[in-house]
Amino acid sequence: MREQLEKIKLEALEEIKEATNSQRIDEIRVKYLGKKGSLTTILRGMGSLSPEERPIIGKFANEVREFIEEEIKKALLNIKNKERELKIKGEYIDITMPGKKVEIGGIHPLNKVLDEIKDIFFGMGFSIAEGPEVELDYYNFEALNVPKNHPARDEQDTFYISENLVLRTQTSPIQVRTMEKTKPPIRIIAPGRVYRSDAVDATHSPIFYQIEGLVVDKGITMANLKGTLETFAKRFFGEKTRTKFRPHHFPFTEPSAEMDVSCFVCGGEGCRVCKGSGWIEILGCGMVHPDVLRKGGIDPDEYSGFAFGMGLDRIVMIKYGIDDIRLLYENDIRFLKQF
Ligand code: 2NL
Repeated sequence: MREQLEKIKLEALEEIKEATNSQRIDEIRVKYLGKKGSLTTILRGMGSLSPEERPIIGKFANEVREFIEEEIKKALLNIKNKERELKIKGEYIDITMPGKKVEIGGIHPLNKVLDEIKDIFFGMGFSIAEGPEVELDYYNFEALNVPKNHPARDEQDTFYISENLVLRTQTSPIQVRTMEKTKPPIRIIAPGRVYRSDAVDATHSPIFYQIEGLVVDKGITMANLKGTLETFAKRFFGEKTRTKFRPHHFPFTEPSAEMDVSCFVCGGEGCRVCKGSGWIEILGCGMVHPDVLRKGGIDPDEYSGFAFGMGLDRIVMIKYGIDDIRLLYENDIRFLKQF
């Protein structure tokens, strides 16, 4: 029996040494120390031994058991360490490897110029107003003195969602909504996306951007309009810029005008940018029509105001010398990278 135990001890040691993973160690544990394991079987057979032999063999069997348990413990620790080492090796980061370049996006030229324009008007005490792109026919047309069948609707033919709902053709509806819910003084700019059912070409897009402005208070005159818009022109195009107001007509302002700025490229001499005239048309403006004030809930006998509107796309194209509006909407990275 003693020899049998010696044999088990050596066999177990051999197998433990060869094991390379913890699962194999578990199998060995079961094989020798489990309920049906070889050591357990021997211990069960101790009954057949003489009373003198029994304590000696019993003691030895226990030593063998402790020995095997100890070896298993050591082997497990060893295997765990090796496994951890292997895992760490797999996670090793070579900090000398060249990094991956992170492509940083840029700001679209439309937004770049919009930010500049906003800053100029913020500096004069204006704040931003916004409104829905799907707008009631009432706010887009009726409240601005453009009733159904008015010829101005032809120029601003838009996409109808239903009889009374349109895609806004200008951002003026924002300003009517502002007049309805706020008391003067009002000093806002209303930037946003607008729509017209135009065919696409180098200068037309069915989707484009507008910035309108509205000032309403007691005693507002054409002088306030001129001062504000001249200041804007000088800040945006340069301090040397001169302005010119030409009479015009809009249904929602009276009197109305268009503002030209002296060409920021040639200074007024005439060049390719101003098409030889020395002047560039940049916006429309006027004193808010009394009927429009009234529709906004403001008494025209107490208050007056001025308003203006400009096409953001056009301003961006003038500023950067872009000759095709489609470039602003195609998202061609070769174009966008230049800003
Ligand atoms: C242009 C001309 C203009 C306005 C927009 C306006 C808004 C209200 C009342 C009166 Cl609520 N007027 N807006 C006034 C004059 C001109 O836009 O050529 N835009 C691109």
